[in-house]
Amino acid sequence: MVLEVGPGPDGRRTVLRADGDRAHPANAGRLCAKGATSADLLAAPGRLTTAKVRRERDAAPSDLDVDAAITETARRLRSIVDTHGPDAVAVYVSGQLTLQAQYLATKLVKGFIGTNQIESNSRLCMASAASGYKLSLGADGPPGSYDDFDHADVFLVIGANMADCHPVLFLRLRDRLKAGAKLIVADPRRTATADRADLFLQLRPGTDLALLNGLLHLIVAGGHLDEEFVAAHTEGWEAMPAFLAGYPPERVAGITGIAEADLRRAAELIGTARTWMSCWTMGLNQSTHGTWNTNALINLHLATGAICRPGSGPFSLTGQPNAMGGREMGYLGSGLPGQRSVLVPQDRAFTETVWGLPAGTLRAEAGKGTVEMFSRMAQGRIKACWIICTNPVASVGNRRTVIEALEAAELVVVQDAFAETETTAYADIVLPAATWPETDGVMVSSERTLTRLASVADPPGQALPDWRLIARVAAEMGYGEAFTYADAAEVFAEIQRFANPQTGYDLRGVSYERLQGGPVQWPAAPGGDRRNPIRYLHDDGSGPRPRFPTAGGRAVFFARPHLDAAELPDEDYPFVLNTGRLPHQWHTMTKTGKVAKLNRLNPRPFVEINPADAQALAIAEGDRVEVASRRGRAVLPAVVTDRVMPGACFAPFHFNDLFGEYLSINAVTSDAVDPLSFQPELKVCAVTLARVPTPDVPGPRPAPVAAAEPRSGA
Ligand SMILES: Nc1nc2c(c(=O)[nH]1)N[C@H]1C(S)=C(S)[C@@H](COP(=O)(O)OP(=O)(O)OC[C@H]3O[C@@H](n4cnc5c(=O)[nH]c(N)nc54)[C@H](O)[C@@H]3O)O[C@H]1N2
Ligand SMILES: Nc1nc2c(c(=O)[nH]1)N[C@H]1C(S)=C(S)[C@@H](COP(=O)(O)OP(=O)(O)OC[C@H]3O[C@@H](n4cnc5c(=O)[nH]c(N)nc54)[C@H](O)[C@@H]3O)O[C@H]1N2
Ligand SMILES: [Mo]
Repeated sequence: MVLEVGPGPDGRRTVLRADGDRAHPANAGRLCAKGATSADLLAAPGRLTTAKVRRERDAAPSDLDVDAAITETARRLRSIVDTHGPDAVAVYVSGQLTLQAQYLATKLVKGFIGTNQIESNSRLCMASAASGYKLSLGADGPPGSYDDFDHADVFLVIGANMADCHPVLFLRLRDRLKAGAKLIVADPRRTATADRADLFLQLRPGTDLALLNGLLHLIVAGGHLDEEFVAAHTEGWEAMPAFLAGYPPERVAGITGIAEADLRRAAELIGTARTWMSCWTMGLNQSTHGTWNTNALINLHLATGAICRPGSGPFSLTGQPNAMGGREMGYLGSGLPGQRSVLVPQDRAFTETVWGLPAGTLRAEAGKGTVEMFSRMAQGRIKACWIICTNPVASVGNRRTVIEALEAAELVVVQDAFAETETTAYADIVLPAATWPETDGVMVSSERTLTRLASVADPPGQALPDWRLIARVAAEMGYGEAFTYADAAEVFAEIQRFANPQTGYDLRGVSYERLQGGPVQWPAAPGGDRRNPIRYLHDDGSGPRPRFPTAGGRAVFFARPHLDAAELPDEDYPFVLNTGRLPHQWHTMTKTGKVAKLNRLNPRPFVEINPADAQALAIAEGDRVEVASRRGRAVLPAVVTDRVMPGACFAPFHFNDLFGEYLSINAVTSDAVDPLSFQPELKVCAVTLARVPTPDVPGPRPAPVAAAEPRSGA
């Protein structure tokens, strides 16, 4: 973005206007409505200008000087570690932090406190894509880049609503459709993305493995297997023919609900395409078999040789601005900085050397996910929690566990930019953070491109950049030698040392100075190009050929059988609830909920119900409907629409406690997790639907509540 900066009403440098940056390779100057209203957001009230402290759990919080709050946070964390050991502390971070902040949080928790209990909202987001990539290709991150959108002849968009959630990239995709490319969309809900599809596969929720295996069955039967590529660059194919025999189109149509003719057409489009790419997001990841979904999708690319060449490849779209950065900085699961792992002895040794730690310091076991972390806290095994740049009381599935955990913890520190969130309501100490235009730092996009944010605006009051708050708490905990940095550039220089030849994570050509002149995409060799769109290509003299960072240098086929979702509808809970996003709101609305222009576009919560079900349940448009699962309930106004199939319903997850009672859909959703990625299921949950009579006595009507006027805390 290009930001116009000037003095604001209170005299500090503030953002007056935000425009797209025509020179940036990610968007070529295009912005969505949320980006275009950045200045409105930054001028909105509700920012934290001091720290806050709550001396008793029932008391109202009072202001505290930020220096005193840092000291108190460090002292109390130190004392809990000294009394109960390192595993009594957990840190919960975010894909919306800069690389510097993600890196320092990982360094503090895994390196210095000495526990692997760091979790992040990425666990709710792309943990499955990361673990799927690692298994199939040997390392995380996409093999291709956004440039592929300009060269693909066929797109398979599966479990992603790009029109609403990646609107700028979707415009680029649509430019390619205008040039003749074809779009296949697989989604149980007829989304705005599906409206643009040449072929829409409206599958039953959670049946993607059957669909993907069925497509591969037909591609092979149609003679479109790229035998040369399979022989030269992959392993594991020998098990596939017998496995795929179990997925004939009749059976796949029965499981997925997709017509056989449509399955055949999709397989023909993919099988005969010169180039094709797939885009996926939460519809595949937020599943108890999310990792398998990624593997089955990559199988299609390997079988057709559609990978590591322009216009082709499996492309996991990341959600948050720096979600990819978190994966690279090692906060996820077994990670260590630079796509390393605590499970690999050489990686631990390398990291110990850079961090100046005695050999054998780093723990060799990995965290088991957000849900497990909050469960352990609710049981009293974790005593302190430091939450940075995420709002788990609103965003974690079956959130009751989170609330119980924060109530049980001895110390809850929340570091946020805004004073009132569903989670700050549970904090003992609140630390005030600067937002991205007020921070110097680096972020990495879905396609491995690093962009530097220069701090152009002044943070309000005493707010400080997240990396600075983390470094200062770490220093006061007694780790000053390892956490004293003059500036963000110095932290980045340390990150650069984590370049990793094993995975191609090459940052050697990405200095801070170079980033000042514009973005750089890794793998970036010293002195090389700024754009490096295709990864995994090696030239041994006979031209570039793919070599994957697996043990044998080959990508791996995995036979992943169809599995039912964790919770299917039954007599007691007969409907499937799907949750997701609206185009003009951002997650838990601490930002977009303050922008009038955006609230006019997506003003209120709702639940979509198919007309046939609405009729059977005597529900009319606008009626208040109770959505209830085995775990909890929400009450939302009905939208009657055939965008959802009979037996299914959809609710956005944006609206939470600050906007009214019984609005949180995560009071209802599941917390079952994928056993490989520990990512929770947020798309398939069994519920009942029932009309709630509107009380005729005037009273606190929970919905609809105008989004622009948040009510006070939870
Ligand atoms: N406007 C807006 N944009 C955003 C965000 C935001 O909050 N608001 N958040 C960002 C973030 S962090 C993320 S992770 C991305 C998420 O981007 P998306 O993943 O595109 O968004 P969602 O709405 O969560 O869900 C995607 C789709 O999955 C479908 N789905 C549900 N169940 C299934 C299934 O079983 N199979 C298949 N194939 N599909 C299924 C849903 O119907 C939905 O259309 O968006 C990013 N962009
Ligand atoms: N039911 C359901 N639940 C979901 C999902 C779903 O599809 N369905 N999607 C999941 C996914 S993919 C995601 S990514 C999560 C997102 O869930 P969250 O991460 O909880 O959502 P946000 O609202 O983005 O929370 C960011 C928090 O950071 C604060 N903040 C903003 N900028 C800064 C900053 O610079 N520094 C600091 N310290 N704080 C800042 C904001 O005020 C806000 O409180 O939700 C997940 N939950
Ligand atoms: Mo996300």
